[in-house]
Amino acid sequence: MNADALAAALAADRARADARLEALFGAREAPAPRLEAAMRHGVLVGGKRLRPLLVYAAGRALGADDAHLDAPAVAIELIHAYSLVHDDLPAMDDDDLRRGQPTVHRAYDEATAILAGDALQSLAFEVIAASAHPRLAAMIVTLAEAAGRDGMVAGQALDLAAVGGHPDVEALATMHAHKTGALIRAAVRLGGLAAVAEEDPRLAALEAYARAIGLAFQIHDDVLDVIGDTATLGKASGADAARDKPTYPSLLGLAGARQRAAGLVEEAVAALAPLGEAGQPLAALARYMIERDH
Ligand code: GRG
Repeated sequence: MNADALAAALAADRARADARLEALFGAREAPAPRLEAAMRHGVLVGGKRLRPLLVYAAGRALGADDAHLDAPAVAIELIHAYSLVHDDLPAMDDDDLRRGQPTVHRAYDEATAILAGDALQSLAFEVIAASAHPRLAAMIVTLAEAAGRDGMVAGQALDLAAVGGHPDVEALATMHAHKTGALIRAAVRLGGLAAVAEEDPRLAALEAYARAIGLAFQIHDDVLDVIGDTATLGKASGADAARDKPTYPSLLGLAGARQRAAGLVEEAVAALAPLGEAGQPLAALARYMIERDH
């Protein structure tokens, strides 16, 4: 897939995900309008929609219908949005800006941001549970495990515990495999489950792919943070270093971190071999993840 075709395909899927997310906040009489507005802010103000893009690409690679991919795409983005709203809170990262705009607790207030995150998480499970897919139970378990104590929340806890400490590269990888990797793996698996049964060996190929891009994504994010790209607006440049959090560039050097990310993308692409031609869009997405400038 050439760069123009990829850009067009990504834009179309992003628009598809945006429309489905927007529809959740359309014509309805919300019992708590301020909560609703805060939720909307947390989801709809900016965001690259990487996780929905992965759901669509992974699902199609195994032959899923687009109609079966919308619910998992939306659900995973809602979990992601909730995590960012909570991550920005004073008790966590205490950020004023996200995606170049005031964070939810800044635009509203702290209690409303906590509640908005809570309600975004429930909404994710409502959306996926209402989708009536034959492998719905496996999808819900995938989402719950990735979000909770064995996944993202565990990663956040490890991250908080690491502040001021000196974890090595392995400990850093474990933390990220949970904090950001778990949702990325879940996005890819949800797409796969929309297409094939749990025993299908192609799901294992997708899992290997997702593991590698999850880490590559995080390393690239650390690299962007260091080079202070304009698109990291929304968090202070070098914010992790400023809080004495270890990063890949601080442990491997900038060139070493870039090299590690590129090696992981190669690993991810190699893992797609069993999918043949159908894996090409996923391969392109893997490359995009470490070429993106935000
Ligand atoms: C509070 C339970 C809880 C979890 C928070 C994922 C997470 C755990 C926090 C995110 C904090 C952070 C900056 C992590 C680094 C990974 C990263 C760049 C996340 C942002 O994901 P993108 O780039 O964001 O996909 P957009 O804005 O494009 O949606």
